[in-house]
Amino acid sequence: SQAPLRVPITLPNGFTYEQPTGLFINGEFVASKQKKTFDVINPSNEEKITTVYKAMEDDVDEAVAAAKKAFETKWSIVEPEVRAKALFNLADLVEKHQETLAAIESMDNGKSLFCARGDVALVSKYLRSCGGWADKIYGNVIDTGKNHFTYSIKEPLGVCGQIIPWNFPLLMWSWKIGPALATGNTVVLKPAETTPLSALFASQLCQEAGIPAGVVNILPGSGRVVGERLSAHPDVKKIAFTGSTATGRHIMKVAADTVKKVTLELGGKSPNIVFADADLDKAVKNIAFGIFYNSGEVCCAGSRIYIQDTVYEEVLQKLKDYTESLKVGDPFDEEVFQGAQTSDKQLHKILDYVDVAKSEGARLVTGGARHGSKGYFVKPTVFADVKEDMRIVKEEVFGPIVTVSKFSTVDEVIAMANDSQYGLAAGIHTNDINKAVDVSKRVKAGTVWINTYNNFHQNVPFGGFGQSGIGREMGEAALSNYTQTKSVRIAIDKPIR
Ligand code: TXE
Repeated sequence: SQAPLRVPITLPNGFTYEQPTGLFINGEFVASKQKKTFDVINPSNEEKITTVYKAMEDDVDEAVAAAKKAFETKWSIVEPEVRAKALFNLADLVEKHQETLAAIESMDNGKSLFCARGDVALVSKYLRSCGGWADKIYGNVIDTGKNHFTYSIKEPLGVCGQIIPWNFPLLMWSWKIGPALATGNTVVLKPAETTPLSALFASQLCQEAGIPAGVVNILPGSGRVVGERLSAHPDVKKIAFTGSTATGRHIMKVAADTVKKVTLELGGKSPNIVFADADLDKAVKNIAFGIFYNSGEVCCAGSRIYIQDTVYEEVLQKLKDYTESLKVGDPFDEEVFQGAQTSDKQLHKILDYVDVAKSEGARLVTGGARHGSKGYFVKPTVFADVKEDMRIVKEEVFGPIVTVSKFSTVDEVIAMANDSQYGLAAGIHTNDINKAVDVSKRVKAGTVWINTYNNFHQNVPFGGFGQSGIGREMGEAALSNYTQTKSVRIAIDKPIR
């Protein structure tokens, strides 16, 4: 018996909606050819939410063919203003359904409704911003002398394969499809295994927005099958990936055979520095927000805190008190700041790191255990007095665990901050503008936050130095990931002068 393609779901807040559960190919929800399915689990109560169809290689091939046809016959040849209008409409529709989308995200990922609402707000802002770019993609006129007229144009790439993780399922959907669609590409996107629901729900809004069938295709499925096939497929011209550094490295290798354009947004171990001259109460809120926001499942989480020696114990005490005041639990409780980790696998990875930190001799200040016994909750955790070569300082945990180290001089903290294979973000807390500018120049990171943290804007590029990735998302920078330059030279036989 075949699983349904749509199911009514009652959200934990009592609201009922219809969840598409098929693969979204060529504008329709369909069963996978081999009729394979997988279960989606609610991480807050470990119960099954629903069953979703699971794409396999043959489904990827069909979706890529649909995307190729839509690219050639529709999306790459429409007037740019048509693409702009469709993205504006999509942004409006996301806004219209924002409460449903936020609730789906909380239920599926485990994040607090507070976090999910922030995600959805940025999704509509970003899609609108992409709509604004759609009719402003310019090349150049290049002066090459009087015997030629020379110009360059920016052309789309074609079918883009997009592979996204589970920490910001809907936000990553928008960061991927927004710039691809604005520049005239079509996409086949694979959500993470554990969190396919919001992308499926939001993608059904494409038709109403005026995005033709085949322009956006969504294939829930495994990385090893769908992700591999997308990365290797000869008709896929570009891979955009967000996820672990190990998987990103592997995707680059697979994509090399067909010389795909590759952009990667990978892991991090970002430093968050508190100087003695900072407003310490504000700094404590920022460093706590920097690590515990979204249950610590943030690629740019400020997971290494550095506190200047003269205020070390004072800030540590404030951080302990503030951390213990954060409410953890049911994501649908309006007062909850930190919800569940997204999966059983992540829960155990995080708890294993607690053991690692303890065995390495780090001082447990607060937390360090599971919260409750049902659902994948972890107490916000602070380890102090760490040594820079400990695994807990070097490796990405991707959970609500932070390390705290002491420093005395600017040079010393710069050396500590930059001693990492990663380079996604950095935070600086100081009231000295000269120090802020100096340190922001010397720290190796794609984003530097001064007296704030995890502070995103749709027009500000985001991405990594070092092994944190290749390319930038959001802002004008994101567009260049999805266009290629064509240079045109016209020989002029009889120059007028
Ligand atoms: O990541 P993967 P996982 C980090 C974080 C986390 C760890 C493991 O530290 O604890 O990675 O998480 C798809 N070809 N980040 O195992 O494997 C997969 O299906 C193509 C940081 O979940 O990177 C999913 O859609 N695709 C991060 C996506 O890759 C493949 C966010 C991410 O999964 C694939 C997530 C393959 N062979 C995890 N194998 C961030 N930077 O935000 C898997 N995938």
